[in-house]
Amino acid sequence: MTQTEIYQFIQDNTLLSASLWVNIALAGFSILLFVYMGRKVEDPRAQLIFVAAMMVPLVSISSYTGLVSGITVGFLEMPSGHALAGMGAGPEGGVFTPWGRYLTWAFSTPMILIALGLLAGTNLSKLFTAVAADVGMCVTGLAAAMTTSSYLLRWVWYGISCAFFVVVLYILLAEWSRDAELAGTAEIFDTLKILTVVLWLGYPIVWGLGAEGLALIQSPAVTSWAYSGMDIVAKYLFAFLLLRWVVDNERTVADMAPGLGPATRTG
Ligand code: RET
Repeated sequence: MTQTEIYQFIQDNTLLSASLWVNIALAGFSILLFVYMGRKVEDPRAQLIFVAAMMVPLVSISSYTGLVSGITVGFLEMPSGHALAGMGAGPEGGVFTPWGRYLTWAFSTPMILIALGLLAGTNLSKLFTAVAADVGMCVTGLAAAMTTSSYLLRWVWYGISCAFFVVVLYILLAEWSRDAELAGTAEIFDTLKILTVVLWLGYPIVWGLGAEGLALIQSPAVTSWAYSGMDIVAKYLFAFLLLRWVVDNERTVADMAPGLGPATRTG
């Protein structure tokens, strides 16, 4: 299929294209709002949290523009064993694969983790581990979506991606929760941690149930709305809550230990 045909397919499916345009609009609005909210922030750590959080809608607007343009979407023929196997590689039978989503998660989700880690008062070792595992999760998730040679290997990639995800969850739930208590940011960190963990768990579930996985949900529009809906909360609402707190509590952030601290035990 040509890019124009894919673009046309998305345009003709109002529900599908709305799921993408809504995010372009909200990301644009968030960028303007966050720039305005951060105009008086002076503490370097608070500024860094702002930059990281602001990158989230910036990556998102680029990601969604790629999807509506049809440049980061394909219709892939599934390997035998898959519920939709052997039905061709176009919209008549191939599986709608918005691979640009998975690719751009590798840029947006590390920003979320950097902002969260800085808020928790992480050291460099933990931040590096969380970001590296997160990028691993996204790239192997992309591999799962792109594998057309073997059904088994799609799920092997999925399993590898989940293993990386467990590392991210461990750092969020165990390490940074403890760090945030010591840093005096536990209250806001816990709210954002729960929001993040609950929503992030939704992504592998949607992937597993959607057309690319078990194909229990086959509509591209429904799957796309599921991701788009989670994105709205996990990205824009998340960043808004975080940045509003940082503006109101700049002193607390400024009083945290400088830098990323030595990579030593903290308790
Ligand atoms: C995949 C499939 C393979 C297994 C796992 C996944 C996890 C994805 C996650 C994505 C989070 C995305 C966010 C985007 C906002 O910008 C790749 C779906 C574990 C957790 C928060």
